[in-house]
Amino acid sequence: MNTTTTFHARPEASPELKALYQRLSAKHTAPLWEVLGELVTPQPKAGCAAAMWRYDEVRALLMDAGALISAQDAERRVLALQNPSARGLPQITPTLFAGVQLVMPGETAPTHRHSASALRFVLESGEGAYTAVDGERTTMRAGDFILTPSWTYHDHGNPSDKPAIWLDGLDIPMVNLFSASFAEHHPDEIQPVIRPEGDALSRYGAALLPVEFTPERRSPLLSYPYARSREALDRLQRNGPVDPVHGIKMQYVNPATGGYPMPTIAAFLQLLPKGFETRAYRSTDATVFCAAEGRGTSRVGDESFAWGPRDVFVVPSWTPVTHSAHGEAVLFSFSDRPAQKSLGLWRERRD
Ligand code: GTQ
Ligand code: FE2
Repeated sequence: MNTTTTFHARPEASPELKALYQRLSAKHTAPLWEVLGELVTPQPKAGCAAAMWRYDEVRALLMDAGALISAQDAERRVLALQNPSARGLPQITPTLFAGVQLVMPGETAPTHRHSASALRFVLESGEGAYTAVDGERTTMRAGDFILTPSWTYHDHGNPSDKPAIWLDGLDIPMVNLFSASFAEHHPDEIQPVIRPEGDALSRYGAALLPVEFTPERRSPLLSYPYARSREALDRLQRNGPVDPVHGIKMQYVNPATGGYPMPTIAAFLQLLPKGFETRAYRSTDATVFCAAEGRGTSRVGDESFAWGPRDVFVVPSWTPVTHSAHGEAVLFSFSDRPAQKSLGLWRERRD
């Protein structure tokens, strides 16, 4: 038995054993020794395939959808990015949903809330497109990273004259694995605005928080504007060392705790200097990447993806990845790392 590929080899089944299996099945029982090798593996099974979605193709399809169904009728006009190995299930990895959402000029998407947490990474928007969370409207600008925490009311609107398009990331498959999904509509289709925009962001500039604030609470920051994040990456490139496996990689945090912005999803922004090629890296958290700027090529296991701005690709669990940037490039990414870490499961390897 080769222990690097199999933890348990299936024993030979005699005719008597096979007869027993019939009787077991009739009583809703099964012999573990027949499936143990697939169930308990020495290394993670990938669980999904490496894949890429070209933005120009997804955008064209989304625009076709835009001509046929309104954001209101669809509730959310989203093209789910279905992992090719998931056979029709709307999931990009076994634990994460990703989709590309369109709100056309003049449209609104109705107010609702759900157990699933969501993130947005803005791909295109005219001036004034917004997402509202708990009575605060956040303007969506290209490159912004925006949170919709679990069970917060949210609606979207686009009073501008250009389509608003963004990448959605949600923990829907995880929530459903736990059979813990709830969802409901707000009585108002468009929720009333009760807080000024960027309140938390401006307080963080002054390092002040409301007296009733406790850091166990969800992230007070709902929007992480691209301009600020990009500036931080530039500063680090000027001053700091470049990590051989990551380039210059930062994670978005809840500024009140320094922890993850959501309980289940981590998100990252990473700068690859011009011509930089990363060393191989793997981790147990399957990761969704979206190019924010520039062009490059990523090797994901045996696959190779040449990406440009707004293209999305996915790296399955424990699959070695290397990125090479043609010019200077910036990659946004997200994964279920906080969930794995809180369960004591997360591992990484710098090859
Ligand atoms: O924008 O509220 O892609 O509820 C999937 C479910 C987006 C949203 C998605 C959602 C939303
Ligand atoms: Fe939603």
